[in-house]
Amino acid sequence: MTQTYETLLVEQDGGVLEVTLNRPDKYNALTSQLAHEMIALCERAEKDDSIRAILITGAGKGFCAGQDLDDSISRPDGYSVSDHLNDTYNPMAMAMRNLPKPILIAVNGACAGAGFGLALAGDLRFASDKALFLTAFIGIGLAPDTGVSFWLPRLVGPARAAEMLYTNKRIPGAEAAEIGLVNKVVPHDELMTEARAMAQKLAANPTVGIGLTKKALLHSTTATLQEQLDYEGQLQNMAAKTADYKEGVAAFRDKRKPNFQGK
Ligand code: LHQ
Repeated sequence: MTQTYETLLVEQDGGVLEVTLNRPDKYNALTSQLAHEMIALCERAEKDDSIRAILITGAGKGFCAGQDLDDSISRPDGYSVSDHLNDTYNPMAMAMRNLPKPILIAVNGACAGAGFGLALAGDLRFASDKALFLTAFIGIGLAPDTGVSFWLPRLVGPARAAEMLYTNKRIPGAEAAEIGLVNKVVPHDELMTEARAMAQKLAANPTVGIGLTKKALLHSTTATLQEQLDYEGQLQNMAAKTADYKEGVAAFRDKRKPNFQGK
């Protein structure tokens, strides 16, 4: 399926769809158009069986500086900031979290505001040693959005999250790895090599099983233990019906490497 994008560069390599946020002059700051293109990309990735993992990075020096502050969202008809969020970054963050395929974020530079929310909407994060994380909202007098107040305390704990949100503390890549904000920090020039290798590894794993795991992790954020146990059972029924489950068990018995097809 061919789709054209104006704010994203998109290339497929085997099972990996590599997506580059492409507004480098503005550190890839977000616009409504970029959010809608990301939503369309997630819809495409969900339907296309050949796509088994997504890798997202930023063009140029920045990863994503959040809302494009030159792009006015005010309109004469009373359109509010929450209307803007409900039309753009909220469905983008939900589309990424609900996509039943793994999303790896490769943070190459500054990652701020709603762009931080975009990074947190991914499943795994690698950071370059030149990456810089800042919530940015309080820097311009705003409260958090795009899911940052949901994911940040869960990743780094409530005290660190409060400090980052109240003071706009800047967290470099190495510290981001220490506090659990990212999975790994790598030298800047090696970021994409490492991220591509990880994305290919994810793409070679049982895609349906990963999608079900992603659902389980999201469900666990609001469930009781009993609810989670019940939900795990439902998901396991689905996982146990996949060809990749059969292949995984057969490969174990044959003492060989499994060849998962993502089905
Ligand atoms: C930018 C931006 C940017 C435009 C850098 N926009 N051009 C939701 C709903 C409604 C309203 C508002 O917000 C939201 C959610 C949010 O996302 S709020 C948070 C918005 N983002 C920010 O406040 C971050 C603003 N940017 C920064 O603090 C810095 O640029 C960072 C720390 C990201 C990077 O600093 P530096 O490495 O020193 O780079 P720089 O400041 O020189 O920026 C490079 C260029 O990118 C520069 O353009 P220029 O033409 O002067 O070279 C900036 O103007 C442009 N840029 N962020 N958000």
